[in-house]
Amino acid sequence: MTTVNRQVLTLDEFTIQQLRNFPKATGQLSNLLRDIGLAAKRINVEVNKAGLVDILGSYGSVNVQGEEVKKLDVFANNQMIGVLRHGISCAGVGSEEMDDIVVFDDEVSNQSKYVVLYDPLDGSSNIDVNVSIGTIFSVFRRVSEVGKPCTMADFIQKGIYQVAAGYIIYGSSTMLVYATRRGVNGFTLDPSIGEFCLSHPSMKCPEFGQIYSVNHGNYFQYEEGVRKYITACQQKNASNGGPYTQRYIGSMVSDVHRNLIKGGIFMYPGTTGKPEGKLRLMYECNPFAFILEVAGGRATDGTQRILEIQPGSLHERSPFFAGSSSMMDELEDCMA
Ligand code: P6P
Repeated sequence: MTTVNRQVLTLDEFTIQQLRNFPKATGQLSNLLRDIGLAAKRINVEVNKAGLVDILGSYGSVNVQGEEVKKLDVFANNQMIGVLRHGISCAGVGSEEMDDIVVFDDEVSNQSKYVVLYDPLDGSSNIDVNVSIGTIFSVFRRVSEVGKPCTMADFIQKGIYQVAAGYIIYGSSTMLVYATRRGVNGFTLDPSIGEFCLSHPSMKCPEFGQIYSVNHGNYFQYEEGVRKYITACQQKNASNGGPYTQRYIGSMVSDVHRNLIKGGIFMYPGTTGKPEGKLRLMYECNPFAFILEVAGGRATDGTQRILEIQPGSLHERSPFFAGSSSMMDELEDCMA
């Protein structure tokens, strides 16, 4: 007689347990996270067979079943919109894949109190070379009147107002990590039951780290303080235990996830050509800044907390420095 392991909570059980701690909560956030988990499972299936698409028919063509094969990031975007539109917790979405917000504007969705911003498949250029990629999401409580369609003002909010944020990493295993103000928790997909199971409770970003992540190819385009810090990372230094190890996968979800677990600093600085950097504030920088701060780390644009930045538009970019608090201190000393 096999004993059922009741120790491992599924994502649904965990979010409902959290809900029970707040009797006044409506359960909308639990439903929202379950919906995102469902989209993630569907995206995971396609990501895992991406290499096979050439056999089954390349993207943009018709596959052997006669279905049009969509680009994976378009597919991922459609999955996120699909589950959120048909759920009961989301009034509308903003996506890296779409120029404007999508207002769901139906009776039930207009009653929802949340909006979601996301990058459906970040690092999708890495798919062709089988490097881990991810989905990143950010949840805000709407500021517009519940009962009416959501508006752009619901999305253009400072990151400090996020209710939750998280990501899914499609790697050697598929993990969903999300943060609320109560903590950061990681769930690993168990394919045998098709459920995300709590595998990394109460994740904390180590205060000290030995890993720095940056694209060295842009070194001579970085400002002096950044170059000074990168050089310091390469030097033996009694106080920091250097030289550090350089790890850069070129997939933000993978690089930040590793540094969250092991300790480290991830940098995507501005350059002389692109002072605002490459990463998007609303659905790359803000979610990770929220997650890292709840986990005890820090995240800035080089001068201020990412979460304090007042956004101007949906797709604006920001320089991004984030990770272990001691390494962020070292960086700031160099940039001062
Ligand atoms: P670079 C992937 O395209 C991405 O948006 C992030 O996931 C990643 O951290 C960054 O760009 C890598 O950019 O310029 O170093 O190749």
